[in-house]
Amino acid sequence: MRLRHRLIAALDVPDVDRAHAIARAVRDRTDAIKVNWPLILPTGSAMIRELAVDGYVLCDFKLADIPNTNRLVVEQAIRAGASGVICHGFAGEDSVRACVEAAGGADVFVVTELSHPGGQEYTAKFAEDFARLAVRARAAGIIAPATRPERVKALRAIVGSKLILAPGVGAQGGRASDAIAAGADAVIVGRAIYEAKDPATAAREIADEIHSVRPR
Ligand code: OMP
Repeated sequence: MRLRHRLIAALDVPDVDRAHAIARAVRDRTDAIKVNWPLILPTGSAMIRELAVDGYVLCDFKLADIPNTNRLVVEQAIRAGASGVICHGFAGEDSVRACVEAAGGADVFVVTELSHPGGQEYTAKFAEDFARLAVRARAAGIIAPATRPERVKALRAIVGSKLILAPGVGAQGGRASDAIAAGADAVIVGRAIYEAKDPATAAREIADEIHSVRPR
């Protein structure tokens, strides 16, 4: 993943036309478009294929299955045009390794500690283990909570130069500049962009905020 803006748009928009319009509007302010079930269930893998024409598509399927099933899903995502996938660490090292192998040269990101309050109930207790697992399995990086920048900082100490993508900015209360200052390489932003009256302006403002703490 090439990071110029340090911003990834989460396109959790179930309407195909609106999703395309927002993707077009924010493409030149973002490094990737992240897709998840709200968009892929109604549109299918065709949506991945269409979005991939214009750049990096990150498939956030939060894979947490046995290795064989993870492998089969990652193969389909990559075949459709994804450049990266997100998996969970809690399914175990063999399941994460299956994702990395099936991805070939594409990126795999491992969720460490989920950004919402419930993420502290269980995932936080094992976040450091998941980060170490990501390093061992040669994942491209991890997902860490922008809502808790101090956790981003702690996880950075474990993953070294691996990428850290941080969701939880805006609607969940995190600030992009705080996450980047704590050591995230990029933030993932959904509602603060796609629910904005003008998504392009919203994306530009977040990118500007990021560059105020980490110039290009
Ligand atoms: P907003 O809260 O609307 O900005 O969306 C955040 C996006 O990041 C959604 O697509 C979530 O599924 C995703 N996400 C989190 O919010 N928290 C996490 O801990 C992990 C993810 C993720 O893996 O992308």
